[in-house]
Amino acid sequence: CIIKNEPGSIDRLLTSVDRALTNGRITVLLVDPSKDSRTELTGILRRQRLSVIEASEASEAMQVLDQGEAIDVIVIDAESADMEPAALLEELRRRQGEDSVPVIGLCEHGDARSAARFIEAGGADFIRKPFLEAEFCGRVRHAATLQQRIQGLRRAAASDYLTEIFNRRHFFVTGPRLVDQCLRRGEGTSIAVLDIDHFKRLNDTYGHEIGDVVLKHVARRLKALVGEEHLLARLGGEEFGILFDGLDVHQAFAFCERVRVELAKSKIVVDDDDLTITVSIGLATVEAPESFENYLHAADQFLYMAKHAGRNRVMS
Ligand code: GH3
Ligand code: MG
Ligand code: MG
Ligand code: MG
Repeated sequence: CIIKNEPGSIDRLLTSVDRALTNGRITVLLVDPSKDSRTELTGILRRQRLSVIEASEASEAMQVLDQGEAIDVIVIDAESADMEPAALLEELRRRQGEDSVPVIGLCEHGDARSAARFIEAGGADFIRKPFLEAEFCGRVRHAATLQQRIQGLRRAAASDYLTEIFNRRHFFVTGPRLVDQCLRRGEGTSIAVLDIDHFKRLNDTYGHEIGDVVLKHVARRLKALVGEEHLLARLGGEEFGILFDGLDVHQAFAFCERVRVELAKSKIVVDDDDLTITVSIGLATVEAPESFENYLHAADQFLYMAKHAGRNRVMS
């Protein structure tokens, strides 16, 4: 491949190579009020192919996190930062809960006690200057890698292996919180349980593998229709749950109706065949605090009614 010598083309090539090397790698959020110190630390980290985002104040760091930047580890100057390290750690836990990004403290003058205090407050690691670059980067990389692995396990624990949407466990962990939030805002919410009609027949006719293809297709379509706003999960077998956030009864019903029609219209290409399926949906409204299981049970009963009324319909 020949690269034309356009002005700036080599630069562009280098930055894209650089990006490819750091992408999917480690991103460090560096919090330090001193510009000189930031420049020095950033240089060290970048030489080790770590991406760095700089912040001069804790509030700026919080903004970076709020913007949804994927940060794997925070490195903070524990002596000169504008926020007490313990307070920062506390604030992080308050905002991010179990998902808190690990924080590594740095100091120049502190004694062993400042390290102990930092670790006790929930810090991941503490490094005193002067340090060897290799040790510093090694510790940063170690904390970041551990965090990435934990996040990977979290994702795996929340997702359904076949369809790659959320699983039942995630639905039952997150669902009650979402319902609480809706009720506290003075809004009701609703839960839909969707079940593919005569799925056993489809399995028996085409085989289990084609059945799996259909499940993946339905999950993909559902995800596209439901989006990120509401909570969607595979509850088990050929059954899916949707928890609606911020829709009233009529809106939720209309939404389910649209989902039903879209799924019935959608063709599933299998070998030379175009398969179609229909679904039945039970929709229950939540107006007063009750157990999450009860909401689901109510939706299940409506689903049962939809099946008995002839399938391919929404009942609420
Ligand atoms: P209904 O319209 O009343 O819902 O009938 P149905 O046949 O869809 O319901 P039934 O509960 O009798 O059968 C569900 C079938 O779903 C039985 C089971 O073999 C199949 N199934 C459950 N999990 C999976 C899976 O992961 N893959 C495949 N291919 N089939 C599955
Ligand atoms: Mg079924
Ligand atoms: Mg059934
Ligand atoms: Mg079923």
